[in-house]
Amino acid sequence: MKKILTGLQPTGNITLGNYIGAIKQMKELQNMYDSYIFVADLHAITVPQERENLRKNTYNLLALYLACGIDPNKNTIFLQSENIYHTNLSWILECNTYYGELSRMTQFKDKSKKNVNFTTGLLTYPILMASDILLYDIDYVPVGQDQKQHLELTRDLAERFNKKYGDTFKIPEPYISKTGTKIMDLVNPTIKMSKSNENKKGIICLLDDIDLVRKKIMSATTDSDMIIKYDPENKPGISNLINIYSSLTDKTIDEVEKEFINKNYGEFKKAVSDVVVKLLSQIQNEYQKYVNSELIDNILQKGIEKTLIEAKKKYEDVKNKVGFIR
Ligand code: ATP
Ligand code: LTN
Repeated sequence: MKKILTGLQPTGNITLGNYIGAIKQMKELQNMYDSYIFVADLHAITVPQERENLRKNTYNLLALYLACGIDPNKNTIFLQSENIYHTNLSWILECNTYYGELSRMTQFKDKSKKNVNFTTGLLTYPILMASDILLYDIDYVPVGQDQKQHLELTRDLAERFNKKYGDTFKIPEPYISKTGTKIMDLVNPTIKMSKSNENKKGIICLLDDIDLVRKKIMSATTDSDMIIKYDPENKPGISNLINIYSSLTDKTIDEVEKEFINKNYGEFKKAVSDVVVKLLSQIQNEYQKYVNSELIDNILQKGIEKTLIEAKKKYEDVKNKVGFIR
């Protein structure tokens, strides 16, 4: 059976962008693939984190995975920081990665601009992501468009290692859905909807109050054309709402344009709010069942036991090929 894997960082409240880019895809694919989903807590500390916040966000993210329909019987769910082989492999891969490859990563360039005292972890972050994937012979990695560059690096590192030391790693493919590849900020639709965006009016969090969600969508930035047409360049706000509607209803962009051909922006925004609110209400109901439940620790225990065995096997193979004697 082919394998898929993805991870999200516990850096704050999960957004609709995270849901559409990663979680929704995992939910759909879990029935067809051997699925792995983890909390990328080691990645989270590449930018400063308060201890209590990190703990809280980690538990919340796990509860949200379950609330969104990630089934613990169909997925291996685990914590990245608990599996030592991720960082061990990362070091070996670091010694096979060029500084120039890392310093040109878009995410690094963006995030390092935000703080002059950025850490080395922010630079080496994509190598740890490569380890997360390469340890498990993963076929497909469901992520949003923003992670495509990191996946290309993962493929390059795997190919380089295989060429130098012999066939070791499977070359993974990104799995990026056609619709909703990148959900944009509602206030400023030219930037990505990100958990860490400062203006919270532009982001929809899965746990946001439902009335607030309606308000955010109804006041999303649009244009003065009054035509519901997909044109990300000239109509970024409307195109973003079309993307959201299309991915949550599984309709094509064409179908959405046709559905709203003689409708005004107010009617369209109301329809978008309705589908978002319906989804969020379901998730929030489920979330209450899982947050603070013992189930989470049991799931993590199962996940770590399984992934330690698998990751160790791959790591031992790598160590041997590199020339470590025991
Ligand atoms: P941060 O603000 O801490 O950088 P983030 O909101 O950008 O976080 P990540 O934890 O880095 O989110 O990403 C988790 C997953 O969600 C990744 O697969 C990423 O590609 C996807 N994702 C994040 N933002 C979006 C978005 N706006 N549209 C589609 N997918 C997204
Ligand atoms: N870098 C990703 C999170 C992440 C990930 C991974 C995703 C870490 N390791 C492995 C897929 C596969 C992010 O911030 N979105």
